Amino acid sequence: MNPDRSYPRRRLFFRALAGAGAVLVAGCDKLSRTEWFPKLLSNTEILTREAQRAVLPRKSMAQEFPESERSPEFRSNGTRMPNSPQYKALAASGFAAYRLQVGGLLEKPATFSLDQLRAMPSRTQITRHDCVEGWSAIGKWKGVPLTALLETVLPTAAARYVVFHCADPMERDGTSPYYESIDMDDAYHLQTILAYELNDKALPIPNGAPIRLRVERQLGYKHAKYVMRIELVDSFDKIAGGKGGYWEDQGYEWYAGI
Ligand SMILES: Nc1nc2c(c(=O)[nH]1)N[C@H]1C(S)=C(S)[C@@H](COP(=O)(O)O)O[C@H]1N2
Ligand SMILES: [Mo]
Repeated sequence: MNPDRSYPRRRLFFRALAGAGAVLVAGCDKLSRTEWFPKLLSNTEILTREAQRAVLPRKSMAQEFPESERSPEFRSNGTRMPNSPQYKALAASGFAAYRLQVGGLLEKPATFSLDQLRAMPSRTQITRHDCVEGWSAIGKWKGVPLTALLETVLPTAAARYVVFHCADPMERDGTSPYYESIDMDDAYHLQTILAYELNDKALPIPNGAPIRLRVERQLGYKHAKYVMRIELVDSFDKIAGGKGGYWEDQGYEWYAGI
């Protein structure tokens, strides 16, 4: 399947569904008092996953801001330079040899160079990043919508989560890398992008070069930096500590909604 051809058509389809969903949601209060509302809900269960998502509140968008509200500087947090020979070699060559690997429960495993990612559809968004440590910053991000990438690799029906494996070995034991995961609702959300630019410049190393996740309705630690490999899974039980993320393995919430 040629992604360039299928992408706009499916996007229109999603948009039509989202419109129908908005009407349903707007009518919820009234509908829930009628007898046929439960029947309506069970009918939606036989529709596609996309249609279900459209009627759920999690379809909502995170706030976007005008240029004038951008923070003068976007600070970095956590790892600022991954301490691995492989990453250092990649960085030294300006990430020319970088290949994003995408595998797991999908029909067409693939790798993508930075040029290939930049040639795909893009989205730019100015959003606020909130870290649990008590700071926020507004930045402008440009990247590939995760939807566009997934439409070229074709997740199977069994895929329930997208796992992001990062380049930085963490202090805990010096070997286990940072990782994160999101569900398919967030994976197909319009504002979920693999960002390669921050504030109109190539993504700086402290902020996750060459690629970092933006998943705008969740807290900062979900936004995996230094993404090397993406894996579609039906469970994260067997990955690292089994809780779906580096901080989750240490007790943080998996769904960190803002
Ligand atoms: N690979 C990786 N991703 C990461 C982290 C990290 O240490 N390593 N820190 C997380 C946390 S807690 C925050 S707040 C953001 C910080 O992003 P920034 O450095 O661009 O501000 O990245 C998140 N993603
Ligand atoms: Mo954070």
